Amino acid sequence: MIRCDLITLFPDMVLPVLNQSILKRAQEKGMLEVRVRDLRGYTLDRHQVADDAPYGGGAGMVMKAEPLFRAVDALRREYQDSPAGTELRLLLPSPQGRPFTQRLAEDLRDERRRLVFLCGHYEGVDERVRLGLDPEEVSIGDYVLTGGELPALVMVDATARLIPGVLGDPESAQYDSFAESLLEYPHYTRPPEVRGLAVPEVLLSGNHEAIRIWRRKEALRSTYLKRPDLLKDELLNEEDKRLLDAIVREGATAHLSSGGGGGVGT
Ligand code: 6GU
Repeated sequence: MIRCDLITLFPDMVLPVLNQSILKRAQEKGMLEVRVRDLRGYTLDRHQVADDAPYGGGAGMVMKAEPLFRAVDALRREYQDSPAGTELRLLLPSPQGRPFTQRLAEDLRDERRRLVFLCGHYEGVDERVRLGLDPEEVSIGDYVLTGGELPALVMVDATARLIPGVLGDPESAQYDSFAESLLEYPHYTRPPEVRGLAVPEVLLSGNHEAIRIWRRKEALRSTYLKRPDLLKDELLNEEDKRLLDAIVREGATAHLSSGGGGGVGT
């Protein structure tokens, strides 16, 4: 069970995403709890202002610190008597943060603490949020977004699917991209031919060992062609090295030929 709180000025930006598909089912099954808090509820003034102009001038607005402090205080009070998930792990989505990776998703899943996402918006949050709350700053990539809501959803999604039972097949999270530091092999479903494009024959063969080898080879091929930086020599076994040799010998476009890289074994 993972418990998280999302503190945001825009609850409607995140609720529809949390209430669909796998994240919805994970919550229904009691494997994931996500609470969305409206930051406006923690403002101090009658007009519930959560942002203000920057000291020193300049463009854009800055999120005020006090509402975020009050929201975190409220969470601490609320959870101080609850048996589970009492301690908070504060996360601040920010382009300046440490990169979010599969490894960090695994770390968030293991967490006994509640995950609290402090979603900034506009130009940024008052620096005193960092100084006073010392949240972990996390970035989902080298580009700038309008706020922390989408990154928070990305992190919740990547973490939730690692909870055992959240995905239908307990094996699918373990074996897919990056978990093993390889990209995925290609997937096919019915019918056997679509617009002249056939399913690689080996997948119809019923030969499980041949299928396993084909998938491994195509995962290696995909990684070699698209993300060679992920191919770590020390993670390759003897079979992998043999398959990779064959891929290199076949050349970069062999997988596009009608055989679909269907050669079994090598
Ligand atoms: Cl975590 N937040 C914002 N606002 N922009 C980002 C980001 C986070 N990661 C990449 N760009």
